[in-house]
Amino acid sequence: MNTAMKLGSYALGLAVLFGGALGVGKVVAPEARTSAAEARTSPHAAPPEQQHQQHQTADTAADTPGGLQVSQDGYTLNPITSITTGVPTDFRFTVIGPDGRPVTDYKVEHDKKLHFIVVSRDLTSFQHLHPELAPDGTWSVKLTLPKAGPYRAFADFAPVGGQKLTLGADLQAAGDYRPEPLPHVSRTAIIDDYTVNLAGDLVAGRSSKLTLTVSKNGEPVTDLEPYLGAYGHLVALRAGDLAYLHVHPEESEQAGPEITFYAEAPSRGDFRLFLDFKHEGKVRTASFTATATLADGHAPSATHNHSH
Ligand SMILES: [Cu+2]
Repeated sequence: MNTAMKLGSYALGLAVLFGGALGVGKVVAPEARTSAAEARTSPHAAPPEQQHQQHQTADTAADTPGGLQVSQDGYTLNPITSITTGVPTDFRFTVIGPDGRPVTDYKVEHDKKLHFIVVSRDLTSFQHLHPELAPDGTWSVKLTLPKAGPYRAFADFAPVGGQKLTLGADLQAAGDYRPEPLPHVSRTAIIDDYTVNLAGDLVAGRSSKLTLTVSKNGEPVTDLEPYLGAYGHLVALRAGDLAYLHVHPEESEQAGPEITFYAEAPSRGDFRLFLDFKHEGKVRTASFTATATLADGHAPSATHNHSH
C-alpha cells in the first residue's frame, strides 16, 4: 500500500469516528448550520485539511447503511454452499474483489479478519461466527440454520487496500416458515443466569451512547472476559430491512459490570440489539428491541430525561 492510500484510509477512519459529531450538526437548528457554513468561508476558517475531513464526513454520513447490499465498492459476497434446514453444514463463501478474484488479504479488526453474522429475517435467531480463511480466499465455517425460513448473512471486514465494508446476502432454509413477531421493546434481557440491562436511547442520525450492565444471579459481574478486543461485542440491526449499524465499543479498563458502546441509528424505528459477552469461558448473547426516536432539537444531555 503506498503512502497516499495509507493517508486516505486514515482520513476515512477519522471520518467514521467523527460521524457522530456530524449527526448532531445535522439535527440542530438551521442557524447553527448557517454559522458552520460561514465558518467555512471566513478567513479564519479551519485549515484546508480539516475542511476536507468535514466534507468526507458528510459523504460518509449520507451513505447507505451497511449490510443492505450483496455487492459494494467492487466487492461481492459470494455464498458457495446451500444449506439443509437444521443440519450442520460446512458453509463456504468467498468475497470477490474488484479484479474478479477471491480476496485473500484482510486487515484484522476486533481481533479477526472477518466477522460473519447470520440472523433469521424475523430476528429471532442470531449467530456471530468467525470463519477460517484458506489461502485461495475461500472462507469456511460450521453453520446450522436452526429453522426454516429466510436468513441474512453479513460479512464485516476490511480488505487490504480497501475500505471497511459490511456486505449482506440472503440464505434460505427450506421448509414450513412461521415467522415470529419482533419482541417488544425492553431494557432487560435474560440469558441463562444472567440479566443484562440497557441504558441510553437510540436517536436517529446521531451517535448514541448505550450502556449495558451485566449481572448474574442478582450480583454485578466484574470479571467479564475480553472478547474481540473489548468486554463485549454489539451488533444492531434495523427491523424491516436488517440495515447493519456502525457500533464502536468504548475502551474500558473495567471488566464489567458496565459495557459501553456508541451506535449510529440511520433513522427512526425499531432496532434489534445483540450483545455478545464472555464470562467463565462462555460467550452468551443478550438481545433487546429498542426504538430510535427523532432528535427533538435539544442536545443529547438536555435537562429532561426519558423514562420508560
Ligand atoms: Cu466477530
